[in-house]
Amino acid sequence: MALSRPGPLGRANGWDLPYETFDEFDLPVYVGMPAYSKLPYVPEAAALRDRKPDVAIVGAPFDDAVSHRPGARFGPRAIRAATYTTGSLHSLQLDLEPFEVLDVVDAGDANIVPAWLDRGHAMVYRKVREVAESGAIPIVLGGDHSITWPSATAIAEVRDPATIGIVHFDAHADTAPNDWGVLAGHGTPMRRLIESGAVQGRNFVQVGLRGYWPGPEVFAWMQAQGMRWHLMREIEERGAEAVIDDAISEALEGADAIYLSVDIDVIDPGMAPGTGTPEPGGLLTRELLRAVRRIVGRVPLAAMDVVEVSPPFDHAEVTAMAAHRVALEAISALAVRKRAGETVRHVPRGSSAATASSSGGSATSGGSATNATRDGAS
Ligand SMILES: [Mn+2]
Repeated sequence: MALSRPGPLGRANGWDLPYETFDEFDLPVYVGMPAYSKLPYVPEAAALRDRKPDVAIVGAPFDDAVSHRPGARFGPRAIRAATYTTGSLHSLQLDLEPFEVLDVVDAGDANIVPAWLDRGHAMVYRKVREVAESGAIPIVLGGDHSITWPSATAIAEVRDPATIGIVHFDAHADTAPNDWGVLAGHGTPMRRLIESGAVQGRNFVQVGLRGYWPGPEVFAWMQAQGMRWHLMREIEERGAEAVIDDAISEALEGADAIYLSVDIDVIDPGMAPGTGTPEPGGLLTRELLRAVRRIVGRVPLAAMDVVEVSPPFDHAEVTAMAAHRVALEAISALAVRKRAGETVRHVPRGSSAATASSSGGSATSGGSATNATRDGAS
């Protein structure tokens, strides 16, 4: 290093050299603010409405509804930071730079305090609704799975109830009538969503169920609702690719857009141990990431969540990193759609822009028409 002029203490230590400094976005992830992938932090509703981002990350740091191991309240912060690449990332799988195509922001967290289940759900509902009303696609970082009840309800209300379907990755069906008498436990959100009319059972598809819960009477209820599910056993027999293909076509039957709910415990606990109710025998991380790319590449996405990451039970951040990538793969798949000329943001029906480009799939406005595959199968 070239030595510079001596400082006041008489030593030429080089500390006055003209070093380059870097934007927040380009700094290493462990420096500065813990926004998701160091994206712009835009927590205020008015600022979101003005900026009109395509996608907004939302934290739901809430775990008052868990049935077993707690800790998912620490999930959002851990997921946000669980990456080592910053700046304009390059998706090798989809061959594009998602943050150059999409405007993605971090809208901050729901206003959660501990030990108050009802209030927590109310705050998640309000925060997700506020973000969705800006037109941005919310990606909600949980939190235990109970937050999907308020989160998907907010999306259903913004989009029109019963027009969204849900594709739900999980070891567990989460359709219990109650958890020890509690209607809002994390084993119940999918039941509440169907009972309330937010989502129709026939537009509800589950992937990855296994283990020893729930009992047969719950599956009888699910069948009566017209729900469809794909057990891990089916994936073992037919392969993830064929099952995901079926889930995609089922999800598109009758729904305008999809809410994707990913419980990280769908991954085998050997690859994602940091979760509250681990169930051996799950998906490979790579199978889940590919499934997310393919689903978001083919189905209009209304919102998604990634839940049940419990950092106190994690090892070497492996679970938080998987959850970070689940969100990032969805973002990259949305970027492929936008590059092809689609509107990714939600343009409410009846608005002047709605007829222009909100229907999803009208790739008329050019796009770069590269050889990007819509389903990201690569
Ligand atoms: Mn689960």
